[in-house]
Amino acid sequence: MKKILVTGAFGQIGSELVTKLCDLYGTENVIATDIKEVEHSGPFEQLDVTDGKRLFEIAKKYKVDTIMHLAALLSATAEKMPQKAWDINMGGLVNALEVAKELDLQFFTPSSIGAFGPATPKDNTPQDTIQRPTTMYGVNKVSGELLCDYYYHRFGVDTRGVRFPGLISYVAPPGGGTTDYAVEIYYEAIKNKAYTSYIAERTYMDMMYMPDALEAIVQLMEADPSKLKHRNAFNISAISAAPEDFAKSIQTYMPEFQLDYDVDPARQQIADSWPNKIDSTAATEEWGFKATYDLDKMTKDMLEKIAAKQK
Ligand code: AKB
Repeated sequence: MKKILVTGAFGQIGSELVTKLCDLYGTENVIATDIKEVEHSGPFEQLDVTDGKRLFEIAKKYKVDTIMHLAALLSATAEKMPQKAWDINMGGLVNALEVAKELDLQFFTPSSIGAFGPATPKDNTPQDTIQRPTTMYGVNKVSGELLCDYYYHRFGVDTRGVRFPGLISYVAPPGGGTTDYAVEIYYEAIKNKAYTSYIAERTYMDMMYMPDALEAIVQLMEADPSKLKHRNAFNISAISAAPEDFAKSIQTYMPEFQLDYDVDPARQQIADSWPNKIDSTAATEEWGFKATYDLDKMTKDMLEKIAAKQK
């Protein structure tokens, strides 16, 4: 039986991952930690991930065997405060890896499509390719990928990870990302039947519905290690879409929906530096990754779930 410590447990991914892990492994076996104090039915500890000593103490206290390190600043926020992003994204990661090394824990942390940059091939972006990102978030993500590989090769820590695309969910909102528009568009569709996109027309980025993202984490962590040629930073994607594709998909269920644009240059610049569509073949071959939601199936579910929430 697993015993898992999750950092950033009440962020966009953590909020749903904790529920899934509790269902799979039992509530008492999932230790949620977050910088904010939140009502939670299972074990919870308040934690700032830049405090490595406290992270170590919590991991030891609960005798965990796995860390899922999610606490991080997203791309747009990181660009506004690069120094703080370095401290949290890199400081937190090194602390979590050190704890995994000292206590011999399995380790998961997500990288992102943000680990790519303008020199990366934009279409069918290969698993192993040029990575020269031009954002602080991207610099953090590439460094994180390398650091996780380093802890595996140098110290034998069982590190695993994926490069997440923009994640879409109706449970917890993302905060400070470049792909957040793809969540906002659904909320605004239900509320106002209209959305003004801060990302320009024809800007393609990879996206994925949260249930597929959560399943990918569990599948990778349970994968047979002898099958993993890569360990960290597996490309995974389900959907490559631009704002007008989301609008078209929403219009199939809500014909009156209107999309217009008011482009935010800062976030547009980040989006322009990222791929259009990454290639997930390595993840499929090495541990069976397969997304189950395409754009229309996701749109249907998002609209239904948000409408039900707002009743
Ligand atoms: C962001 O937009 O910063 C994140 C990501 C793709 O890593 N959603």
